[in-house]
Amino acid sequence: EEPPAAMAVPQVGQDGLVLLRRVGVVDPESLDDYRAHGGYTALRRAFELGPAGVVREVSDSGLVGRGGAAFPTGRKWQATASQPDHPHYLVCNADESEPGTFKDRVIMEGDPYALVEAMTIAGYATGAHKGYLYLRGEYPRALRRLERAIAQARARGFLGEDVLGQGYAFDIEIRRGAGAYICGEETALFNSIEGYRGEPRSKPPFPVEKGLFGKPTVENNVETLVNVLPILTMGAPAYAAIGTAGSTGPKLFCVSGSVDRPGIYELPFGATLGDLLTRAGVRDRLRAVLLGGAAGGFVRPDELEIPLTFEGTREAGTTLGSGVVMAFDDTVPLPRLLLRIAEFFRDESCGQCVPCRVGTVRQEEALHRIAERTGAAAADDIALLREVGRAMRDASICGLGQTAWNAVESAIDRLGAYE
Ligand code: L3W
Ligand code: SF4
Repeated sequence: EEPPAAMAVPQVGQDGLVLLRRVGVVDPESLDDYRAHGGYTALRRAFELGPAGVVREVSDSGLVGRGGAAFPTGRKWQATASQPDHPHYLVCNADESEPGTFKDRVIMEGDPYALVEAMTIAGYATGAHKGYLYLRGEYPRALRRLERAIAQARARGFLGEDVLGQGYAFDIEIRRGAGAYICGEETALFNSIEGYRGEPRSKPPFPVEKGLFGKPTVENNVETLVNVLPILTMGAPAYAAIGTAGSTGPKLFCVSGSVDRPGIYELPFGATLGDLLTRAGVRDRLRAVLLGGAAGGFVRPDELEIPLTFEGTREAGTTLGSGVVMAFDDTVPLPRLLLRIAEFFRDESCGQCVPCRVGTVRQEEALHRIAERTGAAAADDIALLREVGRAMRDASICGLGQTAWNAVESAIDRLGAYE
């Protein structure tokens, strides 16, 4: 059975919206309607600028990746474009699986042509003629709409052998995930596309040099890619003027939990956590806020002044991640919540490396013991959690193991979860 459509809650007034401006307005199944709402002006601009010009605009915009790691997009595109080895590939990471994250779904369901156009621009800029769109398997509505958008774009010359008569060939193939969180890690995702087990590869070499099928690959999150449209239509300086100096542009935040109006909020970087939670109708008796999802960290209700920027959250000793904001009031039992997070990582660990395969099990066991003592922790279990957490962070191959202890650590140190 298909789940209900994800909610977008535009908050800066329809006119001020950049990323969500067409969501809920445009007919997501009509290429003509997309064009009537400004669609494909960015691709035309890209052809005027040429590939190097597009990379320059993206670099000048200050855009960084929206999947959680905030790596400069222009640098990634430049590195791929300059590789002598061919072919180059583009991969869109639409395997949106971080608990509490549903922003990419809103874009893909509500404005699918935007992603098709943005992928075409990214392919053009980085010298790729084939783009893979790796879609979370549990997003059937997004799949239907993207399939339709790709077919229509192909039939009308917006994809194919000669895009818009500009002599550039580009096409997109959708691959569906099968429910594994780890396949959102970029190199596990490549393995999955190639038909192997979804296990991360060691980096370096980075995908810009050796990615999909061992070839230079640019891999970007859905939200990262759709930011390229306003960068080209408004120009890099105007785009860079949105947000803060360290975090430019608009950002989608996924708000859920103990709030009256959960959903996706688009705000320029720089609003505070408190601003966002007030808009979402935060309930009384707030106990904790989880930033960045299961891989992120908890903050206290007296820390709502934290600016929602990459630099602001870093300075505050936490993370913005992919934009997850989960609020918990004091009716939510923290030991149970932490146990749920630990179960998630134990379940989703691919098992390839010892620190994560064993560490996620040991972490869950210790949290079980603590929960059974109705939340009171023995000092030796806390010491064990710290030791295991450090080993996972320092010695795991990929981000899953490296971040599997973040939430538990922040609950102990910031929230005093077991005191
Ligand atoms: C070229 C270099 N490229 C790094 C590239 C690298 C990758 C990107 C970031 O994600 C985050 C974590 C959580 N030359 C490069 C280079 N790159 N150095 O930059 O790389 P990295 O390794 O910092 O991070 P990552 O492994 O890609 C880790 C978040 O992901 N996370 C979950 C996210 C979930 C979603 C979702 O469901 N939508 O986003 C879990 O850990 O926040 O910060 O492309 O190749 N020298
Ligand atoms: Fe697999 Fe975990 Fe190792 Fe990543 S850290 S490669 S998920 S076992």
